[in-house]
Amino acid sequence: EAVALFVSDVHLQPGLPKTTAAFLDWLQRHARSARQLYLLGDMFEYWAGDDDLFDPYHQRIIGALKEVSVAGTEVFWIAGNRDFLVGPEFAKTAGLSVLPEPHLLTIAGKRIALLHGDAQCTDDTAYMAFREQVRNPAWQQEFLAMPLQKRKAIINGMRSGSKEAARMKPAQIMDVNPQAVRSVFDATGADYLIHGHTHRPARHEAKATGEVRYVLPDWDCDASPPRGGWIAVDGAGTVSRHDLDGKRL
Ligand code: OKV
Ligand code: MN
Repeated sequence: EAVALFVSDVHLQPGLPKTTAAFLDWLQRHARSARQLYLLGDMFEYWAGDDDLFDPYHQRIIGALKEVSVAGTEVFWIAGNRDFLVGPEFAKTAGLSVLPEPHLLTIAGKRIALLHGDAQCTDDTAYMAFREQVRNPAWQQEFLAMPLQKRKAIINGMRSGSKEAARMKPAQIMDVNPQAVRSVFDATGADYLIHGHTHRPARHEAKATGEVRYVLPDWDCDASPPRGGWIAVDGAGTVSRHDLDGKRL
């Protein structure tokens, strides 16, 4: 059985009912029997602040996460570029711990570095500047001081604006930068790196060093064919990638 499970980029939102159901089902069927669950960012389409905790849709998700931790699975959260405003109220209510990235974890002597992945997309310089701005605590304090409805309107404005911008960007700059990945392996001494964000699920092995980078898929079960999946690490430190049906890739 899995010691640790990893998932990211589910982009939970009321407008994706099949994706929501698939994720809640996955929590019941798989996460509860693992020792640890790592949520590696962009679990929500967006998070506007912890005062949105009481939204009925959010209550459903938070309740399901809480059940996993009550069942005995330790749950950890690394912020993505859409849900970085998750704060201590969310963490407490959902029964999880927020981790800074990169987080280093050791299973059976294998060193595994965890992160969302957006910070390594350094070729997207416009995005990196935006990231620096919105990750600034002073900026966040000012943003969170605005009424919830206004914050949601601002975020929705960014979302409609960025759909245009993304189409103009070459595919290459939307991926991680090789030197940024190199820096993570060097700084952590990790054997494995697990991240999401790029929506390019893969297993990349550096033949020379044996280092392996695993990329999680994004989820969309309202699309056809449905997309999604996760990564598991067993007690021997063996990493496996799984599709939505649980089938090993
Ligand atoms: C998603 C990406 C735009 C890459 C903003 C708080 C803030 C959420 C948000 C706004 C942007 C997601 C939610 C989008 C991905 C981009 C540009 C590049 C590389 C806030 C919470 F800032 F207001 F506090 N966002 N959107 N990009 O338009 O869907 O992934 S998005
Ligand atoms: Mn992301």
